[in-house]
Amino acid sequence: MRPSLSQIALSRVITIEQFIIEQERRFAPEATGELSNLLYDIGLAAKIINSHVRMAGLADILGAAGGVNVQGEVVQKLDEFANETMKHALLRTGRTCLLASEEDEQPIPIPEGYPTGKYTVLYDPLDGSSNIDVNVSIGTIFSIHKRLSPGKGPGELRDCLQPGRTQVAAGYVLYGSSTMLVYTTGQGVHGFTFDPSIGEFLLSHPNITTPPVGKYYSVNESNFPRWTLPVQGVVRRWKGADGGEAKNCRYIGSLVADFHRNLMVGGVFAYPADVNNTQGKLRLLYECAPLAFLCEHAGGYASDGQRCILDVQPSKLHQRSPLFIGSRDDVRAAELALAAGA
Ligand code: AHM
Ligand code: MG
Repeated sequence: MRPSLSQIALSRVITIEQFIIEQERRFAPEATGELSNLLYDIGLAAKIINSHVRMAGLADILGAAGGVNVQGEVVQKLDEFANETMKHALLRTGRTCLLASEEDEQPIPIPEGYPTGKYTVLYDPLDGSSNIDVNVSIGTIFSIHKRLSPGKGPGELRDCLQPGRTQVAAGYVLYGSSTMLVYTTGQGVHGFTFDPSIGEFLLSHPNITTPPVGKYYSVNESNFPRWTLPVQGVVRRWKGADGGEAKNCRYIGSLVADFHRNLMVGGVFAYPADVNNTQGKLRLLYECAPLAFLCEHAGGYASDGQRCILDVQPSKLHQRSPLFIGSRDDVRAAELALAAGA
């Protein structure tokens, strides 16, 4: 019997594991494989989180979060579940020395009795929390650094407080109409789509690049009256006023989803500071820096309005930052306009 077209297609796919190994062979043949294994760990956590995200709408009939399900177990909130899943996947492998999560006040140490490794992972387990209960795309964001502290002892806060520029890898998982994992280790930005029939992330978007000028702008315009005049001017130009070239507005309110759309087709996302959020809303280490690293490796640019996000030296784990990110020329033009108006 002849194989079907889908069987032929499946026999030729490249899984994320195969791709990571191939990348390591090409770009870091001397590597120990530890970073590759760390990326698999994150891929595994993504599959587990994905399976729960896909069941989220059934929580009401199987047992609402915080309530008790049919097996008599307490149902965890999805963001707590995602956080625990990331910890479980990353803490006991001997590849990390410290984790930091947007959901935890303090850095998360390696449990006693387990080996420590040379990497830190900082993550937002489930970004877009206001969208979880209303069936709108959400995501997981991660950032990987090599530890600064010497030796094999426990990691220290300074291992987490590193500028985005020194990331060795960053990525996100988007739980959208399909589930995608997009990552970079500095050699291109690559996207993988989850095939639920075989339970694997398959290479679907190799070498993603983003157009220098985008057709979309994404911003929460309800904050308009609370922005500075220069920020208002930037957004006015995105709307086609004051001599700007008009863009189309798209705003989901899930950073990963808004960023992903703009990365694929070109666009600029902004969450500026405002009178209520004087440092902006988004977190430098879990949201801004990893997406800035991806964006730059895809040919885009990310700024806090004054300088490249990747050059910001963090001083606090949960530090916030204004963010302008996406198509390079659009973000640079915004940066220039803000400098001129400041
Ligand atoms: P979260 O980490 O609590 O989910 O908040 C971050 C989210 C981003 O995903 C999104 O870009 C932004 O907050 C939306 O904020 P707003 O509702 O103010 O527009
Ligand atoms: Mg978040």
